[in-house]
Amino acid sequence: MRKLWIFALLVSLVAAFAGMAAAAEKTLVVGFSQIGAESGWRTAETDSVISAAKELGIDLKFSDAQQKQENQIKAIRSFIAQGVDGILLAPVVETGWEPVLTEAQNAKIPVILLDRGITVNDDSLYVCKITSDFVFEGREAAKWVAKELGGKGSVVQLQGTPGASAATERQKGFEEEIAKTPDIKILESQTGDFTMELGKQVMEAFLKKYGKDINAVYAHNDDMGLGAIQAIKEAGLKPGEDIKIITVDATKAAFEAMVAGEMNAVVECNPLLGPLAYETLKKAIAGEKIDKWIVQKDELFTKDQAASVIGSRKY
Ligand code: GYE
Repeated sequence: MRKLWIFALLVSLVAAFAGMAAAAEKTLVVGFSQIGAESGWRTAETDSVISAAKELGIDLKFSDAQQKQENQIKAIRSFIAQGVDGILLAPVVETGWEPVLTEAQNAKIPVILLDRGITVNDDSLYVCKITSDFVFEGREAAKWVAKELGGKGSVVQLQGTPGASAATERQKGFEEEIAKTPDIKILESQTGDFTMELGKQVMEAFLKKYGKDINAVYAHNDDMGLGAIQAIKEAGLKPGEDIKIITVDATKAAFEAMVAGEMNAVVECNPLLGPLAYETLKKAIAGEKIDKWIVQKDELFTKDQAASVIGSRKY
């Protein structure tokens, strides 16, 4: 009788420990609603989020929205239905998120915004945003343009996706700062949707309209700047010399263009957000207090620095 009792106790102890260990190691299930694959930057971000999940043993449900907010909303609803532990959302545009984020909140699933911000009437609908300071990036670009053109000249602006915080704020920072140099004029601004193809097309149209009157191009991302380089070459002009080019992101491709002398400067924007995203999500799940905005620090690089810096770039 006594032996049986001891045996039962041992069995229940073993079961309890096993249960505790399983709970401690419970695989975190995370849904990531990604915007698409429009730029080199975004591919680097996707790689970072996927590879960090692998390293940390996280079960990642990945969904590519192909630039459509409605696809992101569908993906979030499906993550909620699957009962994920947390959601990472790279929001394509700033507005229209209240209904779906309320659903996530009601399901007690924390949502972290990655790389772009949103505007909602209730900030408690998301834990925090992990992004760069896009207004700062725009200001840095404007300061560089003003200096490079010696305080006088004409610029065209290639904007990112309409309604995206990365586009709206990069424009705001740039325009506010460039206004301090009244002899620099923005000839025209148009969206190239953060893609190389559209960046090239828009630049072709600008070149037809303004030709050599364009002294500089400010592109909201590298891909559009790289597209502009092609358009400038095809128009028989020298990118980097006849027309100066500054972009945002600082991917390897932009550094290569700087080394080749075809791009003049880049403002960095860090896409390697995977590890930080999971660390923050784990804290949120544990109920820790988290800053509403976790800002990534960025730097400006010029073409003179490119050759010595390119080897140490991680994306
Ligand atoms: O700069 C651009 C892109 O949201 C910060 O999106 C991101 C931007 C990035 O496609 O290349």
